[in-house]
Amino acid sequence: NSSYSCWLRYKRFKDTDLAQKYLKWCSNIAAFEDTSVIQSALSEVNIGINGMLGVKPIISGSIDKPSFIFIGTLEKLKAVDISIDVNDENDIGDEGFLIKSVKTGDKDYIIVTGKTDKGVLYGTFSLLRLISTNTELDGIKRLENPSNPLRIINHWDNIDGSVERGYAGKSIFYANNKITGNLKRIRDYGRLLASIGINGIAINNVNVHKMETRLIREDFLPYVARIANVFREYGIKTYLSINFAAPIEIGDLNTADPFDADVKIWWKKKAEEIYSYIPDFGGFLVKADSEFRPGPFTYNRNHADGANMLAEALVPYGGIVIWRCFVYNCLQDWRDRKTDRAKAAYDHFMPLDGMFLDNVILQIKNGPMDFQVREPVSPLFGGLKKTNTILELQVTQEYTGQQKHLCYLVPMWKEILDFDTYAIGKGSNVKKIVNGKPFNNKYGGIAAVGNVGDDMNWTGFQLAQSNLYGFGRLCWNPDLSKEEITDEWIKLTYSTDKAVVDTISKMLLNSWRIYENYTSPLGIGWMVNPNHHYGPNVDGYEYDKWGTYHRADCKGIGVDRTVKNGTGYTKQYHKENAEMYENLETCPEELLLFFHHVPYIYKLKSGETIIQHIYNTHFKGVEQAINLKEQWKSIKEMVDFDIYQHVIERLEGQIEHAKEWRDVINSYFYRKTGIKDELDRTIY
Ligand code: BDP
Repeated sequence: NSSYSCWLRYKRFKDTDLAQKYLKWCSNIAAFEDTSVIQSALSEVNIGINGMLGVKPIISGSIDKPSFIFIGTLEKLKAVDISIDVNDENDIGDEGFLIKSVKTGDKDYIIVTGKTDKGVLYGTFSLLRLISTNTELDGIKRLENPSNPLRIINHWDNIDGSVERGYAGKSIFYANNKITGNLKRIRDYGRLLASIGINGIAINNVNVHKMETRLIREDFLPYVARIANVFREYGIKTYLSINFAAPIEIGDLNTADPFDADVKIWWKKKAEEIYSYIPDFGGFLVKADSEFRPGPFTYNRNHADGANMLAEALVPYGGIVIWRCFVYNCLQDWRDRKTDRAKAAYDHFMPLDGMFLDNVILQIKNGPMDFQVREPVSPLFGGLKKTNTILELQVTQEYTGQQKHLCYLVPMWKEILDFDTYAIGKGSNVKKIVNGKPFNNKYGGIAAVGNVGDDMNWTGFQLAQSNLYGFGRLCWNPDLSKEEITDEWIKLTYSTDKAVVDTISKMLLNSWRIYENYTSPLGIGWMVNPNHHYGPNVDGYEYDKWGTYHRADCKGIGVDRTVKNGTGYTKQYHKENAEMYENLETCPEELLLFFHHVPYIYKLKSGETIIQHIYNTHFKGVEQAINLKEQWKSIKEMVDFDIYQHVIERLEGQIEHAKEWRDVINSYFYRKTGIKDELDRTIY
């Protein structure tokens, strides 16, 4: 199945002249198979060159050939007496690499080097990507360092094999309350992740239930270690989500109070035990006091108390605690118009800024609510200044079509990363804040809830592979443009044919807006079926306690979050943004209903009223979904038939479902308001 290899397809070159050009260097690899990470790099070179050029490269420690590719650390480079510019040498960071073409006398070779074996691995994947996308190597020089130190995937996998919010089959890690023995699949996953620069993976759900709590028990740890061993070969550290109440649930304590001496000892011993199995264990990911998970609140302790206690246990081993800020009261009173779930994370964590140990990292969802199709950026970014933070995104499409709809999220993530928080003046974009540098934080980075399961194509919908790819590339370099990332993915996955690249790129880049058009309008969010979150249900969440409202009545819609008349959420932002959102005139229209309650006849800048905008976008969204299929059909002859057919089926499903969305939303608002569509289209 051609979908299985994702963007590592290494298809045979049709253009023999081009192949010949690359072959000059690729036939001979100068390398030393010293560490397992380097071995992974060499094995990849073998697969890649074999696939693309049909030649098995000769790998040897020799640089005697007139042309070759050197693959190895700076240290090994020196050992064979190749020197590089000292400035370059100094510029290469711990995970960075240099790819450089060198011509001297009778030699013409390419260097792929890094300070560490991980850097070499990333450089190797990068070189293979350059070849796959037909990039000129003559005279090439690429020196890259990742922008973010932590680049992590969170798996919401349960040990029974189910995946919370997973839309691609079952877990690749677990089945029937056991850890899988299928390490081949894990290895293939490691390759995919390393190729896009991911260096950490949390392998179990943040909702750690009874069975998953046992993953840190001695009967499970050897099996966790087997997974960690595979990922290690790809430079990926393994993390586990833990249950804050583990000392009670799997220990013999009757408290999990972070101030209790026995609890502290329990975690210290636990850490020692874990590290005896996995010496480079990444650390703990923790969801505490949220959605019925246990946490320090039970003992009247705050989240710094809880996180620091765990962090202390990990200090001797260099481990970290990634503590999630997704904390809110999920039983809040909907009649009280001052309580606002959007305010919760900031209210909980801002007062604790500066109180966390330096191996604690707060993981903050991109928006204040929960991965809606459109949300403002969480005010904790740029709010917190004395605490390590990382951004949490959701690659799995929980609220964005569940991998049945095409919804390419890179454009959304780019907007988030480029958002200016004004934390330290203009230009304090999220992408700068999260890498930790502006505040001299020890750690920084980006994490995301993954979208992979045991389906043959990994992501259920083959086109959803692009979201995983794009996520990794943005973690590595958030300055890459969405077009660059998209083109790369298409070339690596399908072909370098211009028609294919242009068509699929257009489909992907428009898909988020298309999805937004036929779902919930102007930043209001939700309007989905409760629990599984698929499909339209305007009032599904309106009259229960999860804090997710649209406040629509017959006159108007939207949640007033202004300081003046509403919940006061806007004041959590720095002045520039607070004022922008507070004021109806300057609030970005795509977020209008997130921040303001307005009458349906309120006029948008386009001259459309809110109600007409709702009708128009919903009719348009369906037309656009239909058009996606037409675009895909236009490249039928240029993509593999099985993939072609699979995508057609998904797009047809999307069209039908988009119609359902359109009709449910439009008829709801028509009945609520009695205002007719100006164009007199049929509304059921
Ligand atoms: C929501 C999901 C839920 C997760 C929760 C979380 O619906 O399954 O447990 O977020 O992030 O998006 O903890």
